[in-house]
Amino acid sequence: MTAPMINRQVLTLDEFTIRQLRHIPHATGELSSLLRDIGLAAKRVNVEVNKAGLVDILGDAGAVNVQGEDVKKLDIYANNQLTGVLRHGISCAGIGSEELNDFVVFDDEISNKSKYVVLFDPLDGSSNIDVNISIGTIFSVLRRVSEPGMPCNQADFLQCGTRQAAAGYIVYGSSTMMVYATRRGVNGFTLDPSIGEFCLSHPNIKYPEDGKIYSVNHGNFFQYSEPVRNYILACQQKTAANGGPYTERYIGSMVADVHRNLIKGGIFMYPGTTAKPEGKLRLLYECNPFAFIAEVAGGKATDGHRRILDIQPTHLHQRSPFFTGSKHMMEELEQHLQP
Ligand code: AHM
Repeated sequence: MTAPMINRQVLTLDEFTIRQLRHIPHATGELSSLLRDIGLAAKRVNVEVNKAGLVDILGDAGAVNVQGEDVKKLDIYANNQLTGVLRHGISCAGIGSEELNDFVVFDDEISNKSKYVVLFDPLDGSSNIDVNISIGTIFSVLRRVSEPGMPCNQADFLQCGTRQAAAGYIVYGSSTMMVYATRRGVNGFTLDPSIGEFCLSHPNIKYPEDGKIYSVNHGNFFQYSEPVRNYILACQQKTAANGGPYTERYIGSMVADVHRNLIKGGIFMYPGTTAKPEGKLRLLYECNPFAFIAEVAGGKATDGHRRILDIQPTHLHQRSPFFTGSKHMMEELEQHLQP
């Protein structure tokens, strides 16, 4: 019997991040190490997400988070895993989490020397856990501005998205994937459960310049501004003659919605509504990381008027309207939204 062929072309996340170091003079490996820490937390979260229907980890934890939403037990688990790996790693001086009121300063000898702080939404789309729909983790890595050797502080967290050194997400779907961007590119890794490793499956991801998918919550249609409504109507009126017909796809789980559009081409929108002019999504945990990934991949991201990455945050949990996707679809949207 001949032994099965092993495909040595497939790089694991660890192998890939180490290889990337070779291209960067004077690299310390801190960012690579941080990304591998996040990959480890993701694997632990994945195990629990996969058995959510089986064990008593499913359901409300009986608490309400700082956004006033019910906290699921898995949210807490994911939050603790991410905080734990980053606290014990060598690259992170502190974290901000959608689940926590305030940022956390690690304040120990190694952490104070670290270059980065990390902001994350540990389990986005968690209202979908109960119904077995894809959910995700989103993270943003900022180069700190405070003095090295000292504990990090609020200024490190309240930086524009342009200051991100990396950003990414994990989608717990039909397979589990980690996608992350640095300025060098966007790469996707699929978890091979047989060896417990993220393996490079989607190298150098680029947003298709055109797409046919638009993703928006139609239930809010009459609460959107007139220009946004007009753009949605234009999407519905597309024909083969002008790039259509379009398809509407909205899971209600941002990581899954944006991941699909990144691969297939499309536009994702969470506009402000009359009830919530700033929309629902958080600038630091959701909009900034996806805007960074979009731009590195050749797509765009705005709040309807400004580039997301240029917005100066004023508080940790601030929200923003959010539009992101394929370049040409975003340009058509921008024409509708021009004052
Ligand atoms: P969550 O963190 O409470 O799950 O909320 C975030 C999610 C996003 O993943 C998704 O895009 C959005 O909420 C959907 O909101 P809506 O149901 O209002 O369309």
